[in-house]
Amino acid sequence: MPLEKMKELKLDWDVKRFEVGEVRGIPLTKEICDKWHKIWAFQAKPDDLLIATYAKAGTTWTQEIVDMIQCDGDIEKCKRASTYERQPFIEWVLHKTLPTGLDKAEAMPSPRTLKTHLPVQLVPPSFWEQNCKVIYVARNAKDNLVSYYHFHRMNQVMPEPGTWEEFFQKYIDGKVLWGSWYDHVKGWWEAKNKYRILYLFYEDIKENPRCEIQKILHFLEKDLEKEVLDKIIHYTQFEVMKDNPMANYTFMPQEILNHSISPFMRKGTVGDWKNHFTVAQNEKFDAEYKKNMAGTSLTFRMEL
Ligand code: PPS
Repeated sequence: MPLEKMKELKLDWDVKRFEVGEVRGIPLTKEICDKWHKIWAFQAKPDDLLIATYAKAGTTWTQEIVDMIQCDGDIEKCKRASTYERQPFIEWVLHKTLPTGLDKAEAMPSPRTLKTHLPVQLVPPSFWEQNCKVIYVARNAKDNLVSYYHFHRMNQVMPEPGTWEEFFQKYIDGKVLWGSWYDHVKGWWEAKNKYRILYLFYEDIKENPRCEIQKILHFLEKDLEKEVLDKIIHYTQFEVMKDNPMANYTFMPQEILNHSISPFMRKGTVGDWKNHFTVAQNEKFDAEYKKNMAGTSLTFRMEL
């Protein structure tokens, strides 16, 4: 049963914050760790498209853009189900009463579009064996941190974030779910030299959605009329997606996502970190950043 229907049933959700385990040194929920052998053995198909991101880097936004492209801009078709149902989140195990991401992916007819937050070394090897296309989206570390902090506050199954100061340190140390932001973005950056990966940046999509959506079109070998592209740009902008009940995560039970603490579609901007970082935190972050990003050609914009 789709999640949006489950919500209507008003079940008595036994909601607890996830405990954290590890797979090859990467913090993941205990539920993911318990199912790891199955996740690793997932059988990708050549026409699968994988949308990969570090959590809070613009996954949902990219999912909506891709679905709109695949539906030739048909907004009603895109509203056939929630983001969560349309593009299974392969490693995710939300609740014992619900099908897992793997269950959903396996039940889905091809061509499938799937979501993951896994660092590149943990992506099931069949994706590479089948030469699948992957769209990776990266967001600057500071805004990504702020978004992740608020998500931990509103998502009642994420590990307890602690105070802003505590979460800030955990993020720098890579002690958050899916591990270090640095290793994630750098790992995928390297991998793009080897596999069919389109590497995009949140900041670029924000600044020039037309140009970035055209890159996706090209990557997917699709061609759309200008009017259709205009429509996609319109429907995937933050203000419109925020009010789309099939994309704004209000389809989840509020025992899990409590939008009154902080909405899932929170701000959708570049540079909000300036409203959160103290001067001392910024200095500390910059020093860590310099150390961790030394030797990579990968660069980010922290403001537009
Ligand atoms: S998740 O839970 O990891 O899948 O979250 P994810 O979708 O990656 O990230 C959520 C952040 O993306 C913002 N968002 C958008 N920004 C700009 N435009 C659009 N259309 C859009 N849709 C979602 C969302 O608001 C979260 O960022 P913050 O900074 O918290 O607002």
